Amino acid sequence: MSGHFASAGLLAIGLIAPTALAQDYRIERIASGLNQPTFITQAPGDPANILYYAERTESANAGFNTANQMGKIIRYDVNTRTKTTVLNLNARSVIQDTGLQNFAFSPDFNAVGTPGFGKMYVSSATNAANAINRVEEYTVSGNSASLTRTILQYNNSSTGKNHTVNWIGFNPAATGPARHYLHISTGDGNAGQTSRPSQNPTDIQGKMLRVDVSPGDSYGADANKNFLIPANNPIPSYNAANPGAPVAGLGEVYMTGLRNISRASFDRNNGDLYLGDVGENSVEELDFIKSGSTTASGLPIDLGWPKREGMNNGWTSPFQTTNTITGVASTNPIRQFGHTTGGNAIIGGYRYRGPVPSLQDKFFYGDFVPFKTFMLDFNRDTLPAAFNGANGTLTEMTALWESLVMDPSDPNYTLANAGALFGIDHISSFGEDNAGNLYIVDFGHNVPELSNFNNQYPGPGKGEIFRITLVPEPAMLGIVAAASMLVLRRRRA
Ligand SMILES: [Ca+2]
Ligand SMILES: [Ca+2]
Ligand SMILES: [Ca+2]
Ligand SMILES: [Ca+2]
Repeated sequence: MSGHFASAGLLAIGLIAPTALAQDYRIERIASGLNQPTFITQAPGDPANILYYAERTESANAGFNTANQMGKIIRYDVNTRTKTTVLNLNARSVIQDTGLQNFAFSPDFNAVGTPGFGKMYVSSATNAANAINRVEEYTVSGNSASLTRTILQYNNSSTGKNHTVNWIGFNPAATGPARHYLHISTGDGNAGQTSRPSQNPTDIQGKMLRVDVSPGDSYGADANKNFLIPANNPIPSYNAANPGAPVAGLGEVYMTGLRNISRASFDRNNGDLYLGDVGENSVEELDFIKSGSTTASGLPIDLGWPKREGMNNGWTSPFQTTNTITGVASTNPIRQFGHTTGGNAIIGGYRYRGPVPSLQDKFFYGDFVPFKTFMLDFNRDTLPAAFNGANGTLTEMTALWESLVMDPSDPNYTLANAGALFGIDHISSFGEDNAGNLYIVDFGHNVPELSNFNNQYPGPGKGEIFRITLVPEPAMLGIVAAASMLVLRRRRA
């Protein structure tokens, strides 16, 4: 009897699939009153209700060009909406692109007795004549985090305070020693520079770095670099005394040709890497590196900047489709989109691996400036030679997602009550929890919203975080039940 019911139910779902998949999620506001939030994630092994998010700034000052105090990392109980500060960096000053950028937890965060136990890695950039970029290792214990070591510290080579260190992350699909390889994206240093160092593997800027944060130090004489160089990095033979073969380069360089990675992510199912690289004059780009990809020479994968901007000519001529220092052919983006009034800034997202059936296997990303969100259906087996900036099938999600926004704990959270700050505004990041749920971090903006970049850096309390939450739609379940009963009745008849 139960067997009959199951097969009848499956048949019924098959018959009504287009309707049933129409709406199986909603966009729940899960946090509010935040100061320029920049990221949210969950520590491996933590309970489902415990998340961590970062706020870029501490103080009430608004504006891109206004000096602030650096922000905090908050432990957040999403059930009770309780905020606990575990790290406060307000002794540091921020302006422009600087600030508390990103953080990542050791895969062994909850593995008692291992070196990774309690370890949290934090990227930040401090306002100075030349911005001070840091990746630091903290140990979280109770309600506070203490500095264990500085993994990396360097100054921007220009006096601009933009294009600093940014996204950092471990590959959740890695095994063995590679579980502890921390990936670090560094901006190209930007303002005032006539040449950008992204192509040069001896310059730490404009790169994706890969460093081993297991105990040890490949740079014993350098107090600003305290990490191991993975033996299988693309330039493993570098050391200061003997710049290595086949090219001189830093052993920690994993990829060249990056401009200013906003956000990147690994696909938790397979280790594929997605990168959102913010453009300069013409386009924003989304890059894809399939897990296990290498170059023919074994040298670092190159993403083109500044010779290329997306599929176009870049910042400097002669325009090349190879890195002229390493000789590596540049990899094209899988998507690009042009600038509109006010400028754009891509925000890389995640390949969805959460519980919502209709979003499975799709990649989601957005743009900070014009409130836009996108869903990309992309075949990960597409060969790099076919990457052309228009791969896959793109669907803009902005209007649909805005229509699905609600706050389960606050029925008064409506467009009428919240006004311009209602819903998803300037997206600064996406996030993912251990169950694969997708989060949207909303930086907020000043009110009224003005069409200038300065105004997009709001005063206190304007930020929100949303979660895409599975909703078994009552109407849909009713239809399935009715259809199942209908099939059963026919069989009985
Ligand atoms: Ca050292
Ligand atoms: Ca590129
Ligand atoms: Ca809004
Ligand atoms: Ca908002």
